[in-house]
Amino acid sequence: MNDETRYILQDAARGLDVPTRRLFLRNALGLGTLAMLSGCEVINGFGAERALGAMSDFNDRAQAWLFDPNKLAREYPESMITRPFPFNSFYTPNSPDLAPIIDPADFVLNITGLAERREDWTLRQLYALPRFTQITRHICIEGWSAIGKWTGVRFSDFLARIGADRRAKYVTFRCDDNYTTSIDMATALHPQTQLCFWMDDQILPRAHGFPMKLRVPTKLGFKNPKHIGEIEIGNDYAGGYWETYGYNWFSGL
Ligand SMILES: Nc1nc2c(c(=O)[nH]1)N[C@H]1C(S)=C(S)[C@@H](COP(=O)(O)O)O[C@H]1N2
Ligand SMILES: [Mo]
Repeated sequence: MNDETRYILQDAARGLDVPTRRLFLRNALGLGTLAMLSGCEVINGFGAERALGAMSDFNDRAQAWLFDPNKLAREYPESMITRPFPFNSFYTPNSPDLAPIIDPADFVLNITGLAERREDWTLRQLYALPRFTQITRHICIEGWSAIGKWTGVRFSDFLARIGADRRAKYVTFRCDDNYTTSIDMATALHPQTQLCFWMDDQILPRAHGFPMKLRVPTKLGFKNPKHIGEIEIGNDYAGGYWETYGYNWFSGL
């Protein structure tokens, strides 16, 4: 991203007064959106409310501890894919043209922290990794959801390739639009957690995270970082952009 693009993004974020304008939705929608992660399509259903009322009492650590690595997010048929897929970002909910412009030839992914092999990855190397496809529902805490098809490498396989320390607590993502988020290691190793380079059989579009995003169908949308430029393995809690404004860090099943 060049300086001009960065400036435009930062300016756009300032202009939106992001925390005050958007956070009022948090309490109203947080529990309902979490209900959808478990495959519950009726977000205001009594059962979901009751179950999640209990769940909301747990702190992040308890949620991470309760995480069931064998529980899978629901997958969907091709006929249910949402087209066009909605765009969202921390700098604006409706200007995909402000997404960072990344030159595929220059791009490298940095690996930092507790990994044996911390070499940079070029896109050519990343595209050569074994891949799989899954159709899952992306659920945004702001109250919308959409079904998408993503293709990429199983993240646990990628972590094995870089010799990541699987006993580390966190995987942190730093993105080329200055967004950050972090996830627990159990979720990083979950079989549906995927480092994606393709969406709906196309190269991941710029608005949706070119050159790569982490798809985490067991977590809410804001835990799915786009435009990833650095992956760090570590034990220091690193939070993330929305997390600093009070969104629940775990935000998942
Ligand atoms: N780098 C980056 N990743 C991000 C965001 C962002 O602003 N920047 N927004 C998050 C949120 S809140 C959502 S809902 C999804 C939106 O992804 P989409 O544009 O493909 O729908 O990306 C998530 N990952
Ligand atoms: Mo979101």
